Amino acid sequence: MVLPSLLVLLSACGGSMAAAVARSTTPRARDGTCTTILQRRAWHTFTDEEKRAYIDAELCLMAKPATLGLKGTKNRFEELQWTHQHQSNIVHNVGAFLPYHRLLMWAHEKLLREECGYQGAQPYWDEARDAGKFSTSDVLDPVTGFGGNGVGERGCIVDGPFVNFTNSLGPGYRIGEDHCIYRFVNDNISRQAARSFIDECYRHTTFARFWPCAEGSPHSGGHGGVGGKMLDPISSPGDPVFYLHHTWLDKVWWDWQALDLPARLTDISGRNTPGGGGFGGFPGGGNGTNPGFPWGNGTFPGGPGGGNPWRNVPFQDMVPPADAPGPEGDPGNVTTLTHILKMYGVVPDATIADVMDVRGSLLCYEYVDA
Ligand SMILES: *[C@@H]1O[C@H](CO)[C@@H](O)[C@H](O)[C@H]1NC(C)=O
Ligand SMILES: *[C@@H]1O[C@H](CO)[C@@H](O)[C@H](O)[C@H]1NC(C)=O
Ligand SMILES: *[C@@H]1O[C@H](CO)[C@@H](O)[C@H](O)[C@H]1NC(C)=O
Ligand SMILES: *[C@@H]1O[C@H](CO)[C@@H](O)[C@H](O)[C@H]1NC(C)=O
Ligand SMILES: *[C@@H]1O[C@H](CO)[C@@H](O)[C@H](O)[C@H]1NC(C)=O
Ligand SMILES: [Cu+2]
Repeated sequence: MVLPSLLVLLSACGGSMAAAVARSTTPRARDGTCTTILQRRAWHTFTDEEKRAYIDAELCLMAKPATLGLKGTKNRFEELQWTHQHQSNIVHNVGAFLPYHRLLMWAHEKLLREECGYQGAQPYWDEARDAGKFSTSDVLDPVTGFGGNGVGERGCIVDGPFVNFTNSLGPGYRIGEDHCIYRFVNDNISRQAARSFIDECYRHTTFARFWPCAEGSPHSGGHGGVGGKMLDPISSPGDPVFYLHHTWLDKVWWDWQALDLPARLTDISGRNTPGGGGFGGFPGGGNGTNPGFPWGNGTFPGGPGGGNPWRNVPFQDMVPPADAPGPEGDPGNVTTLTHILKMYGVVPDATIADVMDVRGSLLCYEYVDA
C-alpha cells in the first residue's frame, strides 16, 4: 500500500538505479577555527559502552528541568523538541529544511556534551543498511539500542531505556498531554531508506533539485519506517531516534556537498514558506502544489490522517497556530544564506551561512563512513 503522495515522491526521486556515487571525502579546514573535529559515526559501529554512554546522556537531558520558559516544556530534551514543533511550518518543505535540522542536530550534540557529560559525537543511523528491516536494526535493539516497536492501539514502546519517558509535546501542535514514546514500525516503508534513493538524489547537481529529493524518500523512509511519534511532522523529536535519523540525513546532505567543494558551501535555494502548506517528505504530506495534510488524508499506519490521535495526528492538530512564526532574515521568496535559523535560546540563533560548512567557524565535525 503506497499513498499517492508517496508515489509522487517515488517517481520524483526513485526510478532507475543510479551508478554508485563516491561518498564522503575530507575537505580541508577552511578558516582555521575548526581544529578539534568531532567524528560522527554510525550507531551500529558503536561498542556497547559507547552506546550506553550516549543513551545515558540522552536520559540525563530528559531528566534535566527545562530552563527557558517555552510553553509546555518540562525538560531540556523537550526544549529542543519545542523549537521544532513551534516552527515546523517554516522548517519543512522549504529551502531551510536541511540547514535547520543540521543546526538542531548540532544543538542536541552540544547539550549532551556540555550538560550531560557525553564525550563522544552525535551518532547517525545508517538507514540504507537497514532499509526494509528497521524492525531488526541495531538502533531499535531492545537491550543495546532505543527499544523496539510499540505495542497495542497506542503503540507505546515496552522495552529499552526510554520505556518510562513521558513526553508532553504533541501530537501535532498540542501541548500538555503526557504520552509515551510510540512507534508503529513498518518495514515496507523503511525500504524507501535504500541507497538507490540517495544515489538518485546525488544525480542532482544543484541544491534547488537536491533538497526536495532528500526531503522525499530518504527522509520519509526513516520517519515512516519507525512510525508513530516519528511520523508526526511537528513533534517527532519526542522520539530520541529522531536525532539518529536526522543526523543520517545531514550526512546525506554533507556527502552531497563534499562532491563539489567549495561550490556547494554556498549553494542554497528553495522556497521560504511551504507552497500550499505542504509537509513534503512525510507520507500524506503533499508537495508544493498539493497541500497534503491537514487538508489531504493520509492513511498510513501510525501516520497523520485523523482518527485516533496516537495513531493518526488529527487534521486540526496539524494547523499552525495563529502565532506560528514566519521566516526571518530573508525578505524574498527564495531561501538565502542570510536566513535566520531560530533556536529560542537553546543555542544562539544562526544563519544558514553559519551551517553550510560542517568544518566552519560554528560547526566542527565530520562524518565517518560505516
Ligand atoms: C521503568 O519503570 C519501572 C517501574 O518503576 C521500573 O521497574 C523499570 O526499571 C523502569 N525502566 C527503565 C528502563 O527505566
Ligand atoms: C507490506 O507489504 C506486503 C506486500 O505488499 C503486505 O502484505 C503487508 O501487509 C505490508 N505490511 C505492512 C506492515 O504494511
Ligand atoms: C504534487 O502532488 C499532486 C497530487 O498528488 C501531483 O498531481 C503533482 O504532480 C505533485 N507535484 C509535484 C511537483 O510533485
Ligand atoms: C479528510 O478527512 C476529513 C475528516 O474525515 C474530511 O473532513 C476531509 O474532507 C477529508 N479531506 C479529503 C481531501 O479527503
Ligand atoms: C512571493 O510569492 C508570492 C506568492 O506566490 C507572490 O505573491 C509575491 O509577489 C512573491 N514575492 C516576491 C518578492 O517574489
Ligand atoms: Cu523535522
